[in-house]
Amino acid sequence: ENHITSIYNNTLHCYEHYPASWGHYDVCKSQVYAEDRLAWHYMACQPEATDMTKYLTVSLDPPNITCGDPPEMYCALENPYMCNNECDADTEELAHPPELMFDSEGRNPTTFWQSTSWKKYPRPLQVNITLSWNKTIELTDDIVLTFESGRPEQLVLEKSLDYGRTWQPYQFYASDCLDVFTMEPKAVHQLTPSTMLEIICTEAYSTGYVWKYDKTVRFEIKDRFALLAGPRLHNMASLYGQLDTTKDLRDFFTLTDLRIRLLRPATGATMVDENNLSRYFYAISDIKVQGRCKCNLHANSCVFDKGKLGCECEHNTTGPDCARCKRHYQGRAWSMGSYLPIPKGTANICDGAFYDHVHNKTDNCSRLGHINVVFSNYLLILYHFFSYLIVLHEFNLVFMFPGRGRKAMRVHLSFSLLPTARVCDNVLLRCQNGGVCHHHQRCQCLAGFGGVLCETAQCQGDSCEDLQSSQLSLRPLPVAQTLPLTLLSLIPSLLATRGLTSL
Ligand SMILES: [Ca+2]
Repeated sequence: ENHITSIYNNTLHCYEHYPASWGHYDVCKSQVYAEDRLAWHYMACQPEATDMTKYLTVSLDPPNITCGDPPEMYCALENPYMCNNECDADTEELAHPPELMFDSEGRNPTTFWQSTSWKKYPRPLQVNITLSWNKTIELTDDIVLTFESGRPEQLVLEKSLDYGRTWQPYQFYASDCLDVFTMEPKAVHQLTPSTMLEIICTEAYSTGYVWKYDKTVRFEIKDRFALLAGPRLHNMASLYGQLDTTKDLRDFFTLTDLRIRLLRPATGATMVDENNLSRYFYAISDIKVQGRCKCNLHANSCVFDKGKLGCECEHNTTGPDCARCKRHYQGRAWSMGSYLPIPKGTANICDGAFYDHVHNKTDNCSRLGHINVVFSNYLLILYHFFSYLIVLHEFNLVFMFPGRGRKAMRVHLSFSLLPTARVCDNVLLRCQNGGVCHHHQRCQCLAGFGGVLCETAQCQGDSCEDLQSSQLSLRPLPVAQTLPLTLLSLIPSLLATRGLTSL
């Protein structure tokens, strides 16, 4: 009867299909019109879920546990006389290195990692396989291990939240939970919303010869999600609400490392055959880990650069997980974004502090004090007039001198080759930091921002008065012509060069 239940449970996975992408939150900010002006609207955002095995490093303990050094012959578990499986680390076709657990499957025959056999029986044959991301990630789908050999009789899946310093069990797997781990066997579908974070021991993936029909061992993430969001994850609001408010729940699905502790290989539900120990070994053909970088809802992309994952932080946050406010943006305490209200969430951006700093610390302007040379515009116009093509260009140089102590000076040089130039455009959204374009001639900046395109944060307060007074404001230029915008992109580099030479 155990058999039947187990097979039934496993097939159930095939029938329950969840929406492939159950998260929105793919945009961190957008520009909107509010009270007749353009402004940034910020939203909670997170990277898309993806195959995380592309970004991990794998290590084995003991390190020399992979088969093939020296070469070895293996026999089939179900038939001790069928011994045609050879492992030789020096021959590519016969080697089974750990990378073969993460290559793309679907090929025949499968590629797999394989351990040495249980030659030292009765000493246990144990292997730790550690997968490290060197970055906190969040699981979004089941972890699936596919075995090429029989599934192990004893296995523990563990995780670390601190880069491998401490470990906690995720799930225990045994053919006899009570005997091996002194735990009552349990299945995920027996859990309830209030016990959904319970660490269980399951017998569903270890029993005897069942491996012939299913070679996988799962850690059921989506079944746990379903405890809060309903069987087809139709009520994500409920899950998101819980994730927002319950740190334990968030942490449960978060990790930096995974460890698969193989404790006892499949023996085929018989006594161990001491005369033919080459029947007993571990072999894994595939490991699936779906997830996303944890960016605390402050980034919608995560990049893999120089072997390391890092969030591309928005909302004035910084750090690998966007877990702190950027310098000058520490006006209020950092806080993670919120999934609620659905569907856009709340960004909880870091803001404000920069200007307060300037008020409070007189020497803060010197922080701006490196020389900024801003070619703020290579703005052009194409003007059709009796088949003439007239190209205009406006060009600015902004110098900012640190000014020892308190004085800062800023010189704004600007000129245009022809009196009509188009500075900004609401279609191309050239005004930055919430600035609004007026008649294509100037950006009206939000308080605290300056520059032609509102691209620079400005000092305010006593210490900065010099800076502001010495700044020559740009004279509004005559009304520009309406242009075919598509042509705009053709010439900027050319004109930028011209502008420089003219100066
Ligand atoms: Ca493989």
